[in-house]
Amino acid sequence: MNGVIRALQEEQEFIITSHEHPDPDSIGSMLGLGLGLQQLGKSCRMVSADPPPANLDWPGIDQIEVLPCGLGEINGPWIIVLDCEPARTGSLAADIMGYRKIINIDHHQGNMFEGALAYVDPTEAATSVMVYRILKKLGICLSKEIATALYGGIVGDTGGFRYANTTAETLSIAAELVESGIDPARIAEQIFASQPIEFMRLLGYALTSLKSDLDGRLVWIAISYEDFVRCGADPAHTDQLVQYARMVDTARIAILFRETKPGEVRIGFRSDTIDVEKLAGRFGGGGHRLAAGAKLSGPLEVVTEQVLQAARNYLNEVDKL
Ligand SMILES: [Mn+2]
Repeated sequence: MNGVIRALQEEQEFIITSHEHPDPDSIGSMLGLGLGLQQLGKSCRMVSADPPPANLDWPGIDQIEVLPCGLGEINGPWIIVLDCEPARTGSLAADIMGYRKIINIDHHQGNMFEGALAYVDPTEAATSVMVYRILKKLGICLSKEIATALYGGIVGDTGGFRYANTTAETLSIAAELVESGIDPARIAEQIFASQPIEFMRLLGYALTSLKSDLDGRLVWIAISYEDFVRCGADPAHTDQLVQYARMVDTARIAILFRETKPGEVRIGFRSDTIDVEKLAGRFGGGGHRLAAGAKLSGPLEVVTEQVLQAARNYLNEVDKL
């Protein structure tokens, strides 16, 4: 962390980015750090491969430039990659990967990036918590704008303080952020309880198509690209549907299959107790111990059956122990 702090103090020009299909933690950590560095008078661009979730209206969010065609040639500024490895930055990855001046700040378990400067800690609840620590060290004032972003990131990654990563410390950092005068009810509403009607239609379909196996220990939902089109729903920002599979009381492993583009299947794994990061790893994915993901290409039915077979074997192995 110290090397990262020193670079943030000494350097003047930064580009901040995060993973493709940004979630509240990636947006919150970007805005928190970006607005903080701007407070110190530094030049700071915030860029993303894909737009932020539409229902977030956090102060400063308009500063995030959406660059579906990449960054182009970069010369000079440090690039700060938050909440992921540089390879996961979508349209920006090709420009960033070969660049020398990278600062990587992340809480994902599988992050293997050997960046110029890295601050990676899988024990942290959210990248927004790590940014909170950085801003404290830099002596930056937690303005209402910064606090809104960081609080939103923490709320997103802890599922509203419901997941296993919620600790006394997470709550006390959140309490300090609330003291800056932010509106916690509004932030939670935007993240969890505000959806376009097309999403609700898709949810209806997802719930009726929910399936289970192994006496309900394995529960999954599979959504084809056609289903997205039929419901008029945007495949981005639908990864949270996995929560409904996880909600089944007998579920040990919950899986969501989403054909977000024809022939491209994104898979989300969740569990309350079982290491699903290992399972995701078998398919080239990663994430956290209890929440992981992978991306495979192929017809939805084929990918689904292949992953379910591995999940059945894995679950049987684990439950035998
Ligand atoms: Mn995160």
